[in-house]
Amino acid sequence: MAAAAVENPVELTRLNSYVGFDSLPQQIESKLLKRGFAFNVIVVGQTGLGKSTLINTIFASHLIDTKGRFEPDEPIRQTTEIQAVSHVVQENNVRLRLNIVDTPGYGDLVNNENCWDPIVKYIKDQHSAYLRKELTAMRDKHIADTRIHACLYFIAPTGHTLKAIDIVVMKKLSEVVNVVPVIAKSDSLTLEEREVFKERIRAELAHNNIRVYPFDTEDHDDEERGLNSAIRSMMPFAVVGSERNVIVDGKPVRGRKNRWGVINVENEQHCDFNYLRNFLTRTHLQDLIETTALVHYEAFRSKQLLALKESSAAKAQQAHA
Ligand SMILES: Nc1nc2c(ncn2[C@@H]2O[C@H](COP(=O)(O)OP(=O)(O)OP(=O)(O)O)[C@@H](O)[C@H]2O)c(=O)[nH]1
Ligand SMILES: [Mg+2]
Repeated sequence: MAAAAVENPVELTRLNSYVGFDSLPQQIESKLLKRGFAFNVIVVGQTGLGKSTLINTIFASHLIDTKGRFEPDEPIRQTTEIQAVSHVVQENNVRLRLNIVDTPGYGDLVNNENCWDPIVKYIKDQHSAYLRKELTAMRDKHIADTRIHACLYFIAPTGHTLKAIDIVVMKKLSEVVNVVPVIAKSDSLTLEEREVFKERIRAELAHNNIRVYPFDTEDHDDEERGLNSAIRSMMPFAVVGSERNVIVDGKPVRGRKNRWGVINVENEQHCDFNYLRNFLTRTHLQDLIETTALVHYEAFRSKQLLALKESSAAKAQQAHA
């Protein structure tokens, strides 16, 4: 055997020596870190449920600088057009561009038919822009991703059942995006009422066959499935938003102060805001991005390409005739 090795020293070096491809994960990681990540969320729901306020609260909980907490420049007003708010948030050496798309609330018109159309169109437009970039001959090495990774759907804290409009809109949305339902302004419900309401909403979603996020796909392992089912059992997250800081234990936190006390938005005893934030920007960030690409975008892409193929086949047939 030794003789053979001497005869072919090049072969031996290639097999035994240290090549260094075990550093591949670090190389990919450092490349990804340099580029940073983009995470796009949209908020949807009836008017006045606190969508704009919650966006502000999410940013405030991420953007704590030396001067204290991030404060809005202007008070929050009724939203009249679809608009994106964007900030770069950083944790250790990971930079995340968090884009949250605010939408005007609906539900205050007599006829709310098709009120979801502009929102569904906005989501599809992002898919279509991505597809166009992907299909150009000189496509960019890295395509900027504006596809919506999560849709926070705001449910009114009635404590009863979902409204007919919620069922229709969530059904439409769940066909194009990852829908994460939340109970808005949950400070108006007692803890017991929240639990009963949550359970009822889960039953109604199941009854109406609405597939909300997270759902299991064949790519998920047992651990991920376990985590998903734990999340599903506490959904929808009962949230509270606030655009003001209140002082709790000498520190400014986002909260709501009333005559009987203070609700600290980031206290898990008070509401599920922390769970929602961790779910979105920590535990399920990568999966939300992946599911968007592999499930929602893929469905859009194959439908579009199929339509394209059919229309060019029809044109070719016409030319022949
Ligand atoms: N009690 C309570 N009030 C809230 C909460 N979040 C927001 N509000 C208040 O509700 C009102 C409406 O909040 P917005 O954030 O403008 O609601 P919106 O859903 O963006 O409304 P549109 O833009 O019309 O769709 C404001 O007065 C907020 O201070 C909450 O969690 N609890
Ligand atoms: Mg608003």
